[in-house]
Amino acid sequence: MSFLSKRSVLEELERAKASKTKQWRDNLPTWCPGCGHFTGLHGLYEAVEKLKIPQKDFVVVSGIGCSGRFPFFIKGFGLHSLHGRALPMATGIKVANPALTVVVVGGDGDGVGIGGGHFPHAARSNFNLTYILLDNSIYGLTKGQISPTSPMGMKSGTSPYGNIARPINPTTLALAYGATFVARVFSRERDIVSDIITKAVQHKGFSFVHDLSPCVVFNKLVTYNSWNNMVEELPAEYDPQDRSKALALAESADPIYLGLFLQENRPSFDELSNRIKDELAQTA
Ligand SMILES: Cc1ncc(C[n+]2csc(CCOP(=O)(O)OP(=O)(O)O)c2C)c(N)n1
Ligand code: SF4
Repeated sequence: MSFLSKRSVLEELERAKASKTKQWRDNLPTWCPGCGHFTGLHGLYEAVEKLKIPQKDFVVVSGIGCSGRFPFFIKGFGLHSLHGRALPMATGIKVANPALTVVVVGGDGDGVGIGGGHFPHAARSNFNLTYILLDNSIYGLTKGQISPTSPMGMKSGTSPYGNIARPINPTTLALAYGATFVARVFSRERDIVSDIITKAVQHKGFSFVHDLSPCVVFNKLVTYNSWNNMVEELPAEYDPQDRSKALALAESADPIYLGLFLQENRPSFDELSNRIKDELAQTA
């Protein structure tokens, strides 16, 4: 069943027809009106359009979840993979063909729940790909169970007396795991989301974008309004080059900082493996 009302379908179609990114639009998104995931998708449309990435060289890989529907809505190649397995699929694609631009998209359940074991290895290996984690602090597709980023005390079908486990902070994880580009954005701010996703796709190495992306249907605690009251841009003088300072700011729960926490130049996995191939070829 689609949650899109007739009116919002028509509005979305009009917007798509008028958009400068229309050549990137594929099937009409089936998300509920107001879902935060629309902003991430719009950001990716704008990024690939701005960077003039040829569709034949573009791949989007997702796991399972509402967020996992991404590949159906954007042109280029797409792989709607298995729950929690988008990162290993994407790293395999990148190793097989390093010339491709590979973007991975998934939810908080997908990325730091079932798929949490893959995140450190993709980040520390500095694979040259972009990972957008759409965090709504709930399992959206399966209708509202708590996720690893749900706050303590949150009630749901699987936590009727309130969540008793401490939430995971995906931004601090990415920093601790060694990602070379780490940013946090909020789906209320379309232009900033587009700008950060564009920079993330341009970055050479593993880029991570943590998008606070509300589920307007099943999460009644973590919402646009609740996040709106907590978020704040990183201080103007902040320089995104120091991992320990980035970690301290990313850890803050009040305010929740938004912006680019870290960007570092470190040879990516494909650069290092090419160097080895070249050295081997010279000694052969
Ligand atoms: C191996 C496996 N376990 C469980 C599921 C059921 N399942 C599908 S999506 C999902 C969670 C989705 O939540 P999230 O990743 O946060 O994405 P969202 O839907 O909120 O965008 C679960 C548990 C599955 N498809 N496969
Ligand atoms: S994440 Fe929530 S609001 Fe978004 S499509 Fe899924 S159920 Fe709907």
